[in-house]
Amino acid sequence: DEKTHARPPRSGNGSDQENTKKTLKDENEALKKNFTGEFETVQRFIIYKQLQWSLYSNLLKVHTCPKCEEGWELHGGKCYYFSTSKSTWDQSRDDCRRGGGDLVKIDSREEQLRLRQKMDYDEDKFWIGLTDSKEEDKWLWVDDSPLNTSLTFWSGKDPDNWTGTNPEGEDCARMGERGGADDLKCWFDRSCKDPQKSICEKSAETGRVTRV
Ligand SMILES: [Ca+2]
Ligand SMILES: [Ca+2]
Ligand SMILES: [Ca+2]
Repeated sequence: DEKTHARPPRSGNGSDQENTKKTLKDENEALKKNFTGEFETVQRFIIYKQLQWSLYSNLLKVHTCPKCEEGWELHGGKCYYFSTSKSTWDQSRDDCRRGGGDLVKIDSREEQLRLRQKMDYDEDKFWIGLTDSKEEDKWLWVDDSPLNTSLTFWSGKDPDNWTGTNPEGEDCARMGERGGADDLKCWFDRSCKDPQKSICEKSAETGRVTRV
């Protein structure tokens, strides 16, 4: 039966073979071109993804970098506000708290050094968050933690609770007075009623990680 037999391939003449060869060659070229095109597309896609990732990680860095509100200075991951006007210790503390912080607590030698380096003039004297107003000679930070005796920077004979200006003595701590104090030892106890400039401290905002 003719139909059950597959047809043998046509044995074409020479010109047919040439044509087939040419067609195959063309198809091969087309495929090659196509593949190169696709390869370039993939390459471009990878580069695009890489750029997108670096942009994303840079934005992430910006968003997670600690920062401070205007007027506050960033030092060691904390924000500090150096007031320019003078107030009593209590008033200064209220002002700091209204701004979301408190009078500065000096937790390390580095922090003392950083603050000290901000003081260039003799008039750079600031209230810090340290007081013995609850009990004489028992110095407490504003968070009620006792002053660590191995981390104090009293100047000379202070604290002396001097009664010369205020008969109640001196119950608040001020830092500064570069002229009269060597190295880092620049804390003095003063009358809390004295108007002084002050340093507020609060944590830096690290911001939220947002999807780009
Ligand atoms: Ca601190
Ligand atoms: Ca005192
Ligand atoms: Ca004193």
